[in-house]
Amino acid sequence: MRCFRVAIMGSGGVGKSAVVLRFMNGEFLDIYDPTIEDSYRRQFDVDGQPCVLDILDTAGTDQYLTFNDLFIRDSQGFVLVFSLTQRDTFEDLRRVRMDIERLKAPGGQHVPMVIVGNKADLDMYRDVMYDEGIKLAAEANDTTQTSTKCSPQSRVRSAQTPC
Ligand SMILES: Nc1nc2c(ncn2[C@@H]2O[C@H](COP(=O)(O)OP(=O)(O)OP(=O)(O)O)[C@@H](O)[C@H]2O)c(=O)[nH]1
Ligand SMILES: [Mg+2]
Repeated sequence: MRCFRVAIMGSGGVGKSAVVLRFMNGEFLDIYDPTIEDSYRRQFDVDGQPCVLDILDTAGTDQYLTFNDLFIRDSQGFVLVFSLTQRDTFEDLRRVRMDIERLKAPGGQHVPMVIVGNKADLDMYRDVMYDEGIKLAAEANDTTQTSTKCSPQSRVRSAQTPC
């Protein structure tokens, strides 16, 4: 069976684990418990063929970043999450994307990536405009951008499509 490993990356507290939990279990936890490393596995049908998706929920906080290069090497696709309410988390994605390109695509190979602007329910505190996400995505080939909210009603499933 085909197996595809996706790493969820981005700064601490942007909602990476919330996006994964919403996608996997339909749950939302409003407590913040910084991740060290978590992984999930689920089978999907893609174009009528069974396919196993391994999801690696990575650490965003500085003290747990040690293994991120290893996770990048081990993954084939990437979901880059920022918080729409925190511009610095959007800027941080440029560095994450450069790390991915350095390790996975030194010769400019295709690497599937999706940029996700999370916390779309907090639109009144929005600090990053939708078009800026589109522009960042356009800077890298084959990267698309979407927005999600994990609370209270989710659009997380839409983030799976472009990957
Ligand atoms: N309002 C709102 N809060 C959210 C959303 N997604 C996550 N949160 C909250 O943001 C906080 C951080 O979420 P996490 O999913 O733990 O963040 P993370 O990116 O996994 O953080 P690290 O594991 O430290 O890298 C938690 O209190 C979540 O409840 C969202 O879409 N809307
Ligand atoms: Mg987390």
